[in-house]
Amino acid sequence: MSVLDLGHGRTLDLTHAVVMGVVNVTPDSFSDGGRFTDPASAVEQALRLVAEGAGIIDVGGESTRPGAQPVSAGDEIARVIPVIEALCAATTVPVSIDTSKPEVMRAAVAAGATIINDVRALRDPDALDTAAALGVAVCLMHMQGEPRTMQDNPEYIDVVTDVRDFLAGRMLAAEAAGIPRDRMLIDPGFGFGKTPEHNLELLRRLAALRILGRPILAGLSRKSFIGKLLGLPVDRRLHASVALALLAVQNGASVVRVHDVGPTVEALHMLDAVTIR
Ligand code: 7PM
Repeated sequence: MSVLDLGHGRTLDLTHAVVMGVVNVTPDSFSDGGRFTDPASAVEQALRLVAEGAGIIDVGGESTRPGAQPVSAGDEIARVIPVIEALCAATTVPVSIDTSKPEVMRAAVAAGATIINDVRALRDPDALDTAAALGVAVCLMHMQGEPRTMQDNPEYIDVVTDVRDFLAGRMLAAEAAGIPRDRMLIDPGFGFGKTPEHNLELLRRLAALRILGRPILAGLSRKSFIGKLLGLPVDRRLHASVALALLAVQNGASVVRVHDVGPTVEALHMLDAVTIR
């Protein structure tokens, strides 16, 4: 369970938790105000995250923020491909592409991406077959509803059971499409159709997802439930985000998706030092 097959003879060791650094190439991202929209500064930002210890760089060109403008595949490709190409030429750190669109998946993998990070868990038409044919790793994430409306009134019988059953179903669908289990990451999708209480319950019982037999990715960094619980704006959520990343790893996550790589790596090194193995 502690190695991810990236396809084409490549692997990623997950014996120690890996930090995935976020690079948004969008004008409407809520976390960085689109500061990294121009390709050169996005690459610079990504290389800074690598120097801080990121083990994966996640490149995204479409904001999943509720109410964000939809982006065409052509626009998304124009935003992310120059960044992925330059990044893959400059580092061996695996690059993931945050997209739901098959066209973007194909272009990103051709440019060097080795992980498809899809918040829709390959539910769009042709996404499963495309990911299977590309032969790279995938992250299957749980989301209840659609980004535009998912936070309106999320409801679950039991959030952990519901998320676990959804992910089990997507793993089966992905496997049936020809994606080997060794290439899958699973993700409960913190903040995607969840109340603050749902997010806390998922984090508390994260280890229950380990029964699915695949490494868990947790994305908690700067999320709005932190703001709701602590009354903090997005630019003041660093300390809570680091605490949440640490808790996620302690509760079974193998990958944490974060904006602030350096502080998170430092905290995880401390966790490693106290952990008996
Ligand atoms: C608005 C709402 C802007 C949500 C940005 C977001 C995850 C992800 C994102 C996650 C995986 C954010 C999110 N979150 N991919 N992409 N897991 N696998 O806070 O939790 O960055 S976008």
